Amino acid sequence: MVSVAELGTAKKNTWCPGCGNFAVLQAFKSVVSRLGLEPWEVVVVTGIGCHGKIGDYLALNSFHTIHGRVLPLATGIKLANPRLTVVGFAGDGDAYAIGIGHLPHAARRNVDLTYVVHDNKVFGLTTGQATPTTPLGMRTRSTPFGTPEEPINPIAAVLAMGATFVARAFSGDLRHLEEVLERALRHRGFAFVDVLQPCYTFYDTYGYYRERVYKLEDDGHDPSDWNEAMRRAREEEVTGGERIPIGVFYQVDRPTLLDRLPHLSGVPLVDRPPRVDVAGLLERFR
Ligand SMILES: Cc1ncc(C[n+]2csc(CCOP(=O)(O)OP(=O)(O)O)c2C)c(N)n1
Ligand code: SF4
Ligand SMILES: [Mg+2]
Repeated sequence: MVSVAELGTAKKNTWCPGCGNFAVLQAFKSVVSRLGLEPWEVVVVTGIGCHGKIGDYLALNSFHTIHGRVLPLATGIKLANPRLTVVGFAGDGDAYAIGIGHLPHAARRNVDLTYVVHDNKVFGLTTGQATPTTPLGMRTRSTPFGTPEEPINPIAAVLAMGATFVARAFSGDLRHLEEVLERALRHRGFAFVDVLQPCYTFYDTYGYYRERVYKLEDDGHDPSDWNEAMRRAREEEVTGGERIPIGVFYQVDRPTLLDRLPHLSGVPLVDRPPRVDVAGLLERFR
């Protein structure tokens, strides 16, 4: 079993002190260790943004893809080698702006992977512009008079897309974040986790969330009830932001994409001839 310390790297961490990304990194390392996964059994796919640096800080296989394309990469990896545990990390800009076209398809296909969105409500790396989850009226670098656009509700949207696991966590509650991530990684199918991840530099929301979040599991929520999950997903809007549920909204068993592709069952694609040696190709990018 790999330890949390062994999952770290010597790379200099360039996240701002206080960034909510540290908690996501720490929680993920804990869960990989706790689940007894070996580093070579896990592949991480990251988008472009502050969140995307998470791959640099993990001593396991990672693919830093282009902006918004975490899901196609992660899907391809899982289909080619189903033995791998595949986890995608995206930003709210990455996942809900440029990359949103991929989300309904990953959800309805029920690709067996975990998709973690670092939802800090801003384009962090490019210094705090508005994203699709930025609250209405918020002044940002790109909206000096306040954003005139309604934010999307990722939990309600992904529930409507047919995802089999839909959850939200908060970077300010590390233990709970670990629990949610562990349940997501254990889920067989598309596991979606929206993490309320404060951007300490451009949108510090720690205090705001601390006063408002409550845990679904402490409130008698039944995660098998889709209608109730949708009602809870809208609770933040309905209460004017007073109550924000975190935890697992919905979970159900359904065949995965691979279950429905019989020609891909049996010998994984990576083990079928012709075997291609990519060592030379990789050498060119060193
Ligand atoms: C195709 C493309 N468009 C735009 C950019 C510029 N860009 C780099 S990071 C970023 C924003 C990232 O925001 P988000 O996904 O929310 O991640 P965060 O930095 O907040 O973690 C943008 C727009 C890019 N790299 N590639
Ligand atoms: S800009 Fe925001 S999201 Fe990016 S590292 Fe700094 S605090 Fe974190
Ligand atoms: Mg962001």
